[in-house]
Amino acid sequence: MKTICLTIFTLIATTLIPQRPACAEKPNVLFLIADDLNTALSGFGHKQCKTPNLDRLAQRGVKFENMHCQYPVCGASRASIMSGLYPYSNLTLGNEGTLRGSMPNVVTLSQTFRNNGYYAGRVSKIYHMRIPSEIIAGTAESDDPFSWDEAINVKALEQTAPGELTNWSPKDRGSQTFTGVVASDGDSEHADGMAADRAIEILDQVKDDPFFLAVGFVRPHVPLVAPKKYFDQYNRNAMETPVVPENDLDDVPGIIRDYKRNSTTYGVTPELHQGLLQAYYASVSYMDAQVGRVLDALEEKGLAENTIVVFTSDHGYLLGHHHKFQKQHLFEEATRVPFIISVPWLNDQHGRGTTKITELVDLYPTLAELAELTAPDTLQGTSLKPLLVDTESPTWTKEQAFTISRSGGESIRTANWRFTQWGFGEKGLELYDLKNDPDEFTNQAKNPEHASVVKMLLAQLIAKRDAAGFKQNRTAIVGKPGKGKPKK
Ligand SMILES: [Ca+2]
Repeated sequence: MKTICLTIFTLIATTLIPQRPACAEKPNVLFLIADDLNTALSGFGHKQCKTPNLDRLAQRGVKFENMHCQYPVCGASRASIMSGLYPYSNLTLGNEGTLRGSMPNVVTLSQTFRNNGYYAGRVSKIYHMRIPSEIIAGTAESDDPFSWDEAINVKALEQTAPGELTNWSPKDRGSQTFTGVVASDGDSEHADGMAADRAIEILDQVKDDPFFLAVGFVRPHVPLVAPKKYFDQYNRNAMETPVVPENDLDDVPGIIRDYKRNSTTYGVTPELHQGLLQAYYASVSYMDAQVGRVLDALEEKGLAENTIVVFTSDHGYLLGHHHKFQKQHLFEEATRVPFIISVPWLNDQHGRGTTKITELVDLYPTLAELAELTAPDTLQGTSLKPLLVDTESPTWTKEQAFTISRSGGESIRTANWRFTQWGFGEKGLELYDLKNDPDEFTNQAKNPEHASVVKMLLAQLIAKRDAAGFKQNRTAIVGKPGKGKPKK
């Protein structure tokens, strides 16, 4: 029966209106998510970082080149992905608390699959997990037990692993310090290799039943631990640091100007900066290799043809862009994430990319539709399926991606503009003309020539944030911790 189905499936998959054959088994889902990974993927046009396995996945799927997170910090972004709700609705507005704590009756993405007879499993970091302390302890304190039949934590040495330890910032910033290890042992001695090993074991155990397997990779979150062979792929002295005008931050609102700024917070010298980039890219390539091992296992076990594979990151990451580092910013490098979906039977657009505006909150309704499951009618995203069938689909009408951050920061990203306000509109505005200034160097918010654009985008931002739950939950949102003056 399986052979006949696969034959019919192959025939149908080559027609113009691809669909799964009625006799096919329920499709599986393999959800892969990296941590603090920006779009430094060779397949997304990055000139130095090498990600051959993710590039291979992109060739077997569709690449979303304008995908934005809803909150550029681990806990809030992941809660948004798993709930299918904007942070203003699920009230997980940072790394504090849990999704279930805010919404006791939420039906999460994997829970919807569970409720429909699927096995749902988690390996390593899916909901918020403090890195490296929870990897060292082997815990997942913010996990949601309702989401899984089985949850596996990995336990690794992180920065105390054997090898050459370096710190690329002279300042100690606790868990966010730019520490890394050129590790002297192998892939499976570290967190992401362990996660791949456990994921491959689970695939073997559950291959005969429909599954939703979520696998979290913790690199390239610091500490940047990777076996030496991945560091050896990059010549430290050839690493290209971002080119940023000296005065770039002069026109940024004061409330956010010095936040995570190199000169005030990190003290990364040009030489350390190159070392940091080498370590970040080495960690990305190490993570990429573990993705490759899981994808290979999927093929070897005969599961590839009936498994939807998703790869993304929880948010982007600044690596010296705008003279700043890390996350919680509302610049492009922090909001934009790599995103690939491979749906074997929707193969007409495989290898293509789409620049349509999309949001991570769109993932939940997408997977529900692809698996033909009924999702909660409260979901706030839109199924991406039209873009999997046609990357230029005229039926895709989303015009703004909405991202919030601390200090009352709210940003919309449209095809041509980024518009951001701080302090819920009381602490300054930013406007970037992405067609002429894609690096967001010149804040045009006070330029009289763009007054009508500011007015238009402000109206769009207010409408978008109210639809996202701000109006309804205003008191709870404004009173949440992390909304005060940002720490430097
Ligand atoms: Ca600027």
